[in-house]
Parts: sequence; C-alpha cells; structure tokens
Amino acid sequence: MDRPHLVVLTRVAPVVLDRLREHARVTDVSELPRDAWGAALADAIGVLSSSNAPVDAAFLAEGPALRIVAMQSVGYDNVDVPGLRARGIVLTNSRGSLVEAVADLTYALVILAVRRLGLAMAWARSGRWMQADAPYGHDLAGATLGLIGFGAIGTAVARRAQASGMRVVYHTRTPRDDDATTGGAYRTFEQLLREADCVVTLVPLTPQTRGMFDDAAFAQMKPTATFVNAARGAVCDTGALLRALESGKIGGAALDVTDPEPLPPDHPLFARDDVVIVPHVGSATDETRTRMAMLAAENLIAFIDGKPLPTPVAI
Ligand code: 8YV
Repeated sequence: MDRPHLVVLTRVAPVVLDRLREHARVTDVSELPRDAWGAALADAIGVLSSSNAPVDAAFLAEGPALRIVAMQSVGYDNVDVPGLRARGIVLTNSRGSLVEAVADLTYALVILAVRRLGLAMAWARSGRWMQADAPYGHDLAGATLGLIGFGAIGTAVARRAQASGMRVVYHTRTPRDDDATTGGAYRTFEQLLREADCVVTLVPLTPQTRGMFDDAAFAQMKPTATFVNAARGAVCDTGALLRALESGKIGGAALDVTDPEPLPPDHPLFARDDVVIVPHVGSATDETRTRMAMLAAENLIAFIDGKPLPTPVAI
C-alpha cells in the first residue's frame, strides 16, 4: 500500500524530516517558490506549515486530499480555519514547545526598550558619544510591566521581570484565579495602559485583537512608557505607533513582529533611534525550532497511526 504523502512547507532540521520519513513519503518544498508547490500538494494528506507559510483558500484548493495541517508555530492566524472546518481537516499547533525562548526574547525587548538601548547603540555608532554621554534610560526595578495576554509565555515573562524587581500587571479577557501564585495583578485594558511603564503584547491575532493598539490606545499610555510587540504585527496599527512616537505620546518601542511583515528597510520606523526591530525571532533558536517542528511531526505521525494527537487545535 502506498505510504501517505506529507509535504513540509517550512525549513526544518534534517532530524525532523528523518522522523517523518519513518512513517510517510515526505516532500520538502520549503526551498521552492510558492508557485512550484502544486505538484507536491496534489496527493498530500498532510502538511507541516508555520506562521510564514499561509494555508489559505488558494492553498487548500491545491490540496484535495488534505486531512491534517500541523503548524510549527503557536499562532495559526495565517490558516483558513473556516476552510479547514468545512472539509473536516484537522489542525494542530506547537503550543508548549517555545515558551522559554519566546519569553527570553520578549524580556530582552523589554530591557532594550526600558533602558533605551536602541538609542544608546545608535548614539555610539553615530559618533555622538565622542561629544556626550548617551541619554539615560529607566530602571527596571520598581517599574510596572503591563502584559496584554497572560498565558504560558506571559507568565514566563513575568518571572523574568519580577527577578529584575518589576511589578507585573496583566490584561486578559477574564482575570486569572492564581494571581497569588504568578504575582501578577489583573487590570482592565485602559487601566493597564495608564499604569504601565512598559506595555507588552502577547495575544493571538484575532478579529478582536487586530488593531487593538491604535491612536486611542497609545494616547492613554504614559509619555515615558514603551511598547513591545511580541504577538503579531497586526495587533498594532503601524501608522498609529509611528504617530505616537513622533508626537511623544510614548517613549519608544521594541518589535519582534511588524505589519507589514517583513517590514521594508526604508520604513520610517527603522530610521528612529527609539525603535528596536528584530525579524520575528521569538522562537528562532536551533533547539526551540527543532522542538517545535518535531512536535508538529509527532502530530502528523499520530494522525497517520490513528492515535490521539499531542496538540490539536479545536476549530
Ligand atoms: C515563529 C510564532 O515565528 O509560534 C508562533 O506563532 O510566531 C513563532 O514561533 C514561527 O511561527 C515558527 O515558524
């Protein structure tokens, strides 16, 4: 009997491909142009994708035999969920496999933003240091970190912040019942914006969160406060962020994600010393990305073997 055909859409470690090939015929199209994927997708029963390989309606139309989409990512906002639901296609993600790496990167952005290290690096590189010391940043100790989204990654960021002496407040749709354990304190969105010295987004991109950081949101933040986006670029209105920085409504920003993404190198945000931008590298370590991809592979293998899926997404 023909072995089931799986297609890998994103770059993964060889060990992951080897693991999949123990159970299926595998085609890796990650190095091919998107318009060359059709031949492989024609009989594929499953794909391994990620946040930078959209599984949209056009993609689904090229995969008539598709039965499972396994994401090497937590987010799946680039997946046509209604399209999967209509065809009974199963979706899985890599939740739980990237928490510490993303929390490290997120807290690195907090430090960069609060201490104004983007400006300090530009000050040194530009030669201004030859004339004067760089402008001061702010202490982490005693400052308030405001987390929008307080799940596994948010609580891991909170641990890092509390180790630096930061107070942690958070906003979620419903308050958690373990604030005594996490050390976090629930705030409404508006309360958090007014209180936080650094606001961090860690929410999935949904119709409710898209554009939630707009002119009105930034206007409620302290003018000395900074903004960190470690969620999805479109959670923030990029024009509103630029206006808030230009008008002094906020003191700076550090971004792991942008809208659009990638952000063109001539974008005005790149020209600003009070903005640090990294190219969506929250989970981008050898160890974590391999762990994420292996979890996606184990979901595909479990599906082929008719066993319970490790990390299914209810759609
Ligand atoms: C990666 C992510 O950017 O997990 C997510 O949702 O955004 C990150 O882990 C990427 O999606 C992994 O390929």
